[in-house]
Amino acid sequence: MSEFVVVHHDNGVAVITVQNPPVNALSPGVPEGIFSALSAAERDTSVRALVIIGGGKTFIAGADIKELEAAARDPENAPDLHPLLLRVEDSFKPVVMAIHGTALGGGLELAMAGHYRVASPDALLGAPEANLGIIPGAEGTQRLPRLVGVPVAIDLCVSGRLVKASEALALGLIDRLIEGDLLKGACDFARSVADQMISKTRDRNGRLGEADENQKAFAAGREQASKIRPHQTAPLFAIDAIEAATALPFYEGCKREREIAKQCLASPQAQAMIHLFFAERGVAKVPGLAKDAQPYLIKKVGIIGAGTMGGGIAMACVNAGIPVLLKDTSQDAIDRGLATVRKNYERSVQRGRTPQVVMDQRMSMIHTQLDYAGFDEVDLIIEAAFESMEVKRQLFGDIEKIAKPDCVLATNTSTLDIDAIASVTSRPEMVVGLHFFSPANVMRLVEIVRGIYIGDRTLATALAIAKTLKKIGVVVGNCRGFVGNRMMFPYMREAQFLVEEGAFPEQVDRALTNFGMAMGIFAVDDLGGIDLLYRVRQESRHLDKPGVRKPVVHDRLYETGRWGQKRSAGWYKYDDKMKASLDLVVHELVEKTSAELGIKRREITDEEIVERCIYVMVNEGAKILEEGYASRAADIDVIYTTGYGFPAWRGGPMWYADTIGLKKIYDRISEFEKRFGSDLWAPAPLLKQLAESGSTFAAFDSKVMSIAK
Ligand code: T1G
Repeated sequence: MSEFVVVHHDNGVAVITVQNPPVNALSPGVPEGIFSALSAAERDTSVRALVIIGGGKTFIAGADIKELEAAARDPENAPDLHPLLLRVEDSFKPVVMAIHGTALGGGLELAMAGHYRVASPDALLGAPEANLGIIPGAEGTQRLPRLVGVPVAIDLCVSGRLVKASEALALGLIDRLIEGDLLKGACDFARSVADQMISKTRDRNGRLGEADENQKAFAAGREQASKIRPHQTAPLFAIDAIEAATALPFYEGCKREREIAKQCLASPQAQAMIHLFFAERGVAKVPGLAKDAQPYLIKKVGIIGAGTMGGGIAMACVNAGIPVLLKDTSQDAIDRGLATVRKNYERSVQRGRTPQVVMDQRMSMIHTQLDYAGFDEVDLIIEAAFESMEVKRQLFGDIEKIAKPDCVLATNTSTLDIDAIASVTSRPEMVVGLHFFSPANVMRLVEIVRGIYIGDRTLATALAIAKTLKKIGVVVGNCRGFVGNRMMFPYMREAQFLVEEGAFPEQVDRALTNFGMAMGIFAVDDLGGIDLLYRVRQESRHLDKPGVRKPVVHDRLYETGRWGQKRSAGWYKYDDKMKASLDLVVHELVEKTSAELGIKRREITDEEIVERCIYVMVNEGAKILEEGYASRAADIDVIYTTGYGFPAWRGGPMWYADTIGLKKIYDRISEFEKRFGSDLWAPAPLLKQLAESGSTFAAFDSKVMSIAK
C-alpha cells in the first residue's frame, strides 16, 4: 500500500484517506496510491461504495506545484492525472468525494471525476490555476462546465476565486452539505447511493448550453479576463478549453485541453507566477531568525493615529478578529477616521461581500479614544501618526512608559530611520517597523523593518501578526525607504527626467501600463499626493549629493498647487468620479521646465521609457541585496508584485531581469551610465558580477538559502 494512502472499511464502504501533508498535493506517488487503493476496493466484494477523503486539515489542494515548476521547464514531463480520473469515473461502485478544507485545481478535478461530492460547510472549492499562469489540465475545463454550466465555469477559471460549500451546492458543484462529522456523513451518503445507477460527469452534457448563448458567454469571459487579468494569457486559454468542451466530444475536448495546458505550462508567464507562488511562501523563512523564536500572542492592538493608514490598519485587525483601541489627538480626527472606516464597510456590504451583522460586529471592535486608557493592556501598539521623526520619537517616548513589558512597539513609517525611533525607548529590542500599504485593509504587503536592536521574539511576532492579518510580511533592512520606496525613488526620478527630456506624463504612464504596471507612475503620484513626495524630498534634501541632476518638473508642479487627486488636478485633471484626463496645462508646464533647464526636447520611445524606469529599479534592487537590506531577490519580487503593482505575470523586477538576461541589463545600464553619469547609473557591483559570470538573481537566492540552512 502507498505511503500516501490509508484505507479502512466502514460497513460496506471503503474509505481511502489521502495523506500528503501539509495540503495533500497530488505529488508523485499520490495518484498512484489512490489508483491502486481504488482498484483493490473494486475487487473487494464486501465493498458497496467508496469514499475518498483528505487526511489532516484539507482535501487535495491540487497538483504538486513543485512538480509543475520542473515541468514548466520540460512540459513533456508534466504530471498526467488522466489514468486516475478515468479509473475513478469508470468505477462500477459509486465513488463519493468527501471535501473539507480546500479542493483546488487537480483536487477539484479529481473530485469532479467522482460520482458524488459532499462537503463540510467550511470547505472551499476552486480552479485557481490562473494564479499560476496555467489552466486546469486534468479535464477540469471539460467536467466543470458539465456540472455548473459554461458561464460559471468561465468565471471560476478566469477569476480563480474560491467558492464556499454553500455556493458550490447552489451551483451544482457538490451534491450535499454535511454538518458535523464529515466522514460519518459521507459514509452514510455512500451507503444511500450504493445501489443507485451511477452517473458519470463526462456524460452530463445537459448544462453545456446552446451555441449562441455560449458565444455570448465566451465573449463576456474574454472581456472579464482582459479586465481583471490584463496581459495574462492563461485565463484566455482556459476559455478556449471550455469552448472545446461545448464543441467536441468529451475525450477530444480533453485532448485539446492537454495541448493548451502544455502550451501554458511552457510559457514565461507560468514560470514567473509559479516563482511568485513559492516566493510568497518563502518570505517567512528569515535568515538569521532563530527557528524556535516564539512570537508574543497578540490578542489586542492599540493604534495611534486614525488617519487613512491608522483606519485601514484597524480594519485589518478587526477583520482578523483582533479588537483595537484607536487613538488620535482630536475628536474631529477620530470622527473623520471612523467615517472612512464606516464608508469602506458600507461599500463592502452594498457589494454583498460583508453581511451587515459582520460590519456592525467589526465596527464595535474598534474603540476610539483621545487618551492612552487601556494601552497598558494591549499586546501590540502600532503608531501610524504624521510622517515626522520628531513626532514619532515623541510618541515612542510616551508609549514606552505606558506599554506592558512584553508589548511589541511598531511604527508604520514609510521612510524614517527605525533605529532612531527605537533608541528613544529603553526597550529598543521590542521596536519593529510594520510598513503597511494604502489602503491597509486591502493591500496584502507589509514591509517588516528590522533595525539593529530588534529581538528575535519581536521579529517573530511581526511575522506572525502579518500572517494573522492575512498579509504577506516581508522582512527588510532599515535603509532609507526600506526596499519598496528605495527602489521607487530612482524609478520616479527617471520618469520625471524622461518628461523633462521630451516625453509627457501620459506617454510614460501608457508605456508602463503596456509593460504591465497596474498604474502609471504619474497616476500613482496623483493618487498618493504630489505634496507627499514633495515633502519626503524636502525632508531628505540634506542627503542629496551636490551637483547631481535632480528632477525639477515635480517641484514646478507642486508650486502650482496641483497636488493630485485631492485637488482634482495634478499630472492629470480629474472629474468628480476621479476619472483622469489629459491636461494641456501640464504639457505647457513640462515644456517650460525643459526650457528652464536648457533641455532640447527630443522624441522618446516607449522602449527607452521602460528600460530606464524598470532597469533603474533592478539596479537599485541589486544594491539592496548586496548591502543586505533584503535577503533574497525573490523577496523584492514579492514586495513589488504585492505592494507596487508590478505585473505578477512578469514575476517581479528581479525575476524579470533574469528573463531578459543580466548581461543585457548590465550592458544597457552601462550605456545609461555613460549618458547620464555614475551618480545616477553606476551598475551595482552584484549586477556586474552576476552579469559577467552569466548568472542570475535566482542563482544568487539559492546560494543565500543554501548558506542560511
Ligand atoms: N503543491 C505543492 N506545495 C504546496 C501546494 C501545492 N499545490 N500548495 C501548498 N503547498 C505548500 C506551500 O508551498 C507551503 O510550503 C505549504 O504547502 C503550506 O502552504 C492539475 C495543474 C492550499 C490554500 O493553486 O493556495 O492543480 O512554505 O503556506 O496558507 O489542473 O497553499 O511550508 O514549505 O499556502 O494554509 C492548484 C495552492 C495547483 C493551490 C493552503 N492549486 N495552494 O494555504 O498554507 S495547479 C493551487 C494554496 C493544478 C491541475 C493543476 C494554499 C492553500 P512551505 P501555505 P495555507
